[in-house]
Amino acid sequence: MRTQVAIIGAGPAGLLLSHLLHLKGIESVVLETRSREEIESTIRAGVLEQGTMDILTETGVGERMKREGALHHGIELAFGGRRHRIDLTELTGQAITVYAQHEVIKDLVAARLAAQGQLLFSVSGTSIEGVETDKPRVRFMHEGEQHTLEADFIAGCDGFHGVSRPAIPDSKRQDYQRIYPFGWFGVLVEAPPSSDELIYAQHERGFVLVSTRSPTVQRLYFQCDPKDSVDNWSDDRIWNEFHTRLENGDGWRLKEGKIFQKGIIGMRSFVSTPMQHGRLFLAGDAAHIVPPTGAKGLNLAVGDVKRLAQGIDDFYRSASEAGLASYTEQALKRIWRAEYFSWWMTSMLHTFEDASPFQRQIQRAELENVVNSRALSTALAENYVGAF
Ligand code: RFL
Ligand code: PHB
Repeated sequence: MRTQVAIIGAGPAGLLLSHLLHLKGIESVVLETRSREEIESTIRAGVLEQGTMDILTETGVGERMKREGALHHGIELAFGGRRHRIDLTELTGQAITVYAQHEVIKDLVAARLAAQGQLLFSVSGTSIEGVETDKPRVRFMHEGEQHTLEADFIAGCDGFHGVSRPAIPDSKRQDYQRIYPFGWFGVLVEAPPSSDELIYAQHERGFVLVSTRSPTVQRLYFQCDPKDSVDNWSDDRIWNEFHTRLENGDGWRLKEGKIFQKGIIGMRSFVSTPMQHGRLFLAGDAAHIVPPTGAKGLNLAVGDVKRLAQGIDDFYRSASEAGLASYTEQALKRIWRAEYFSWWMTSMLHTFEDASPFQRQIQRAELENVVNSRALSTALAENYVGAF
């Protein structure tokens, strides 16, 4: 088998890259370990920045997002028994859309298949060879047979646990990492949204996020011990925790409903550099992870592949390797800003068990500063909508 760009991973990064390359007349093959059903039903991100909405719309895969996604013009920060609105649109002129990641995946898969794109699901044993030559290869098993896919480039879009990042020798890589001492307990609930906008709530018992998925489904998270098990949490215990952390006697009440999905996720900040080794390029979670508090992961993946597609297009169109050579440096500018913002939101809103009384007061003062200063509210809003 031969193609121009071998793409490992059919997450948002891999599928969007394949779609962008196709629009530029460049062939690719996408290899994915999971089945189509699995990738189209895994619950993950929900917030799309304006730039992400724009690229999906401009490239013809944004129609359903426009119809079914919910445009949000603000978010709320809750602490000390009060809620404070950050007016994203007034402060930045931009907005965000709440539209589930797996819906983006469905739209991209449909677009690739409609264009006879090659997506191979349920592959196994993926390995990468020859990235230091101009004939890199991916070996993999598909439907019981061993295959070798030869390409001009390999795009490693296989997430944090994939094979692409480890294919860059340790001696050539530098990793930066912070693991947080807490996780998020996430639930999906059959109930209409409790709030028109997302609520990021700080409470001494821990952080809570109130998000939505659709007019009939709420997405809620609360800070938990990352080693806890969902089996320890009955629905009653979950609702008690949410009510205690969110309600303050002003009459507003979180809407309950049937909890139909529960899960615990760990939280880390991570960046691996460089994002290129020979003909192998990393994009999305394969190269970097942010804690979900800033809602940046999917949006960063989109930013990476937009840049990578442009670099690959320059290579074929004008034999210029300049775009590809500067991929890491250019991508990292945006990535580190998002790493900073995600770390900042996480630090400001979560309860750190080992924080001293002094640190707790400073954390509260920081929140007061953010909601009472137009300059700081604007900085938060600019970062949240991705206006940088
Ligand atoms: P993905 O989505 O992990 O996709 C990688 C794909 O590669 C496949 N794969 C392989 N395929 C072939 N061979 C191999 N050896 C392979 N190894 C792995 C995997 O099966 C998978 O299909 O990475 P990608 O494309 O870089 O996309 C990144 C985003 O998925 C991620 O950053 C976001 O989900 C993060 N995130 C959020 N991001 C936002 O922008 N806004 C949000 O509101 C938001 N909320 C979240 C989130 C992530 C969460 N979790 C579960 C970590 C909320 C949560 C709870
Ligand atoms: C979500 O809806 O899943 C979501 C929203 C905002 C975040 C993280 C997750 O910051």
